[in-house]
Amino acid sequence: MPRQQLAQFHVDYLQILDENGRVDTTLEPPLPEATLWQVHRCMTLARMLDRRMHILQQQGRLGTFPSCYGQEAAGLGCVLALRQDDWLVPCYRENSALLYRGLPLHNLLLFWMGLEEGAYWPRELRVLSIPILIGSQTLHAVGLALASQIRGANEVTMVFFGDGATSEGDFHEACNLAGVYQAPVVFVCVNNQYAISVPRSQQSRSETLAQKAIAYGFPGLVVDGNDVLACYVAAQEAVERARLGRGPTLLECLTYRLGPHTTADDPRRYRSEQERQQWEARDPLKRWRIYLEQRGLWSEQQQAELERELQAEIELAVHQAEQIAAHADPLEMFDFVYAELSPDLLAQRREAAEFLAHSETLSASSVRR
Ligand SMILES: Cc1ncc(C[n+]2csc(CCOP(=O)(O)OP(=O)(O)O)c2C)c(N)n1
Repeated sequence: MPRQQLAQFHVDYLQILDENGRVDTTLEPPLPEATLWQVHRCMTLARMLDRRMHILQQQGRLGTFPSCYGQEAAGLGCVLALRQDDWLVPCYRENSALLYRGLPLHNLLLFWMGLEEGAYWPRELRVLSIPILIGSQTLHAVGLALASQIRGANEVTMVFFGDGATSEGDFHEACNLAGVYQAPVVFVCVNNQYAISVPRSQQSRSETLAQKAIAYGFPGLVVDGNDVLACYVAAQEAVERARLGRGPTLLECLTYRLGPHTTADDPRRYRSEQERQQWEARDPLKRWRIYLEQRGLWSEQQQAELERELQAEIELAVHQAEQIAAHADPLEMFDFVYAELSPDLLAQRREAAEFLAHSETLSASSVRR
């Protein structure tokens, strides 16, 4: 018997706005001008916030945090396709998307200050808190999507994770479950080319990460993750599929982390400056600015006004967060996960209490001096 081909697959790539700001007008979505400006505002805010957070971290006023620099388009472009009653499950580099969704800036700051207060975000936003365990949120997202399906609610869940997360068992279990039950979920892999120091080439032998979806019985698409328009169009298709009961989609958004993994990382130790510069030329903010300018929606003066306004917004949020932090008890981080703490967590709580008491004594004596 000759062998027969049982299945054949393909993976598409989508780009609409290229790195020089040229648009494929046959694919350009009809977004209202107010939305185009709002996208610009949120991406600019996310970038300015990154710089401010870096300074706060260096001054000891914020904990270690991951930079979003260079990745501002992917999350925001995809989230544009959601309705307010849909669910958003972010990873830790989706600041632009969270701000677009309406998350107050000081909530984000409180999270990275490591305070319990930072874990409570306005419920009506339908945004889950930031996960630190790589890939774990994909399972929560499928759970949310299945709950919507069971309740007969016409909601979609969108979940974000990195290229490194696709090597985690959680991701594969989530995809399998979502595929079997046709869960109304959109998986968005933000492929920024590195998982800390591990390059994409060592993460998986697969030609694309999007094609992993095919094994679980749903489509995967590669998108230019620095192109807001392409991310939006791809996400809109995926959200519609999910809403119509046709199941999940996996989007792989190709982008690059222009900054370090976190404030505790030095990327010069594992990647070349030349590579970074190549990606800097594809900066999502630069091309969005050119796009707006071509449409008569951007000028130097408007930009200067916007940056002044955003700077004031950031300073106010820093002030609000620090006021809340002044009355917060960092030990509360131990108090609301389990009814009774396990012996190892009890020991950690004691150690943290001693550390805090010690640092308070130190700062009191330095004030006296
Ligand atoms: C389960 C788990 N294993 C390891 C880590 C340590 N860790 C933190 S970030 C990271 C890399 C994640 O890479 P990727 O998923 O590509 O996301 P990126 O940070 O590049 O956005 C790792 C391994 C973790 N947080 N959780």
